[in-house]
Amino acid sequence: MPTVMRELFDDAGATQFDDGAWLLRGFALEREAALLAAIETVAAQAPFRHMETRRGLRMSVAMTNCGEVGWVSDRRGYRYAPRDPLGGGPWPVMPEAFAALAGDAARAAGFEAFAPDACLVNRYVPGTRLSLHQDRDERDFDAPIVSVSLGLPATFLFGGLARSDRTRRIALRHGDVVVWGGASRLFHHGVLALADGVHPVMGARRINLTFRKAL
Ligand code: MD3
Ligand code: FE
Repeated sequence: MPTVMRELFDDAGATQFDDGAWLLRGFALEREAALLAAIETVAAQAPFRHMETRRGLRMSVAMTNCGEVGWVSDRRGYRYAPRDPLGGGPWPVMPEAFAALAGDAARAAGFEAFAPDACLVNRYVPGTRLSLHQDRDERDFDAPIVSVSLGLPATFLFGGLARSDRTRRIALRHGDVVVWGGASRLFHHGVLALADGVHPVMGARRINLTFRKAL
């Protein structure tokens, strides 16, 4: 590999594409079976649901959570809550396979001792989109966010600190992991409408795990 290319990759195959932002292509692939089983376990206890925005609009992404707190949205706004509003009990415990993957990915991107207390599980079907936003409901912006893509590919939009900053497009595929730390932690981002398709393992859907230190 020419030096100019090698500089963008580290030994583990991590690609840095912005300040603190690392793409780990296929990092979750070898853990696919354990992750799918863990997603089933979480969804059996806390089913996927379409939350409402502050304005009362149904979100097109279906969501659930696991961990000490879960991200919820309703007409009162966005926040992390220790209990699932459906049923009122605590969120499912974060599966060990989830916590281990998040910690390993963060370490591969240079963030030691990432201990997420929340995992938002997003489910997309063809047509589902997520408009441009920032993740700023967490208390500590020094911790990175780790996101894991499974199933159908998505076009991810990645902008800057200002909503009007130009956006780049990144194709995220089954097994890809992205670590967002440093300055990129507060960059705007979104997902274009999912294209039609059927993934051989996941079927006609995309699941994204987003690990955060919320508290
Ligand atoms: C960039 N989810 O749940 S994950 C979200 O694919 C969310 O479901 C998307 O954005 C999804 O909030 C994207 C990638 C992601 C997550 C957090 C970020 C990108 C980020 C925080 C800062 C910058
Ligand atoms: Fe986000």
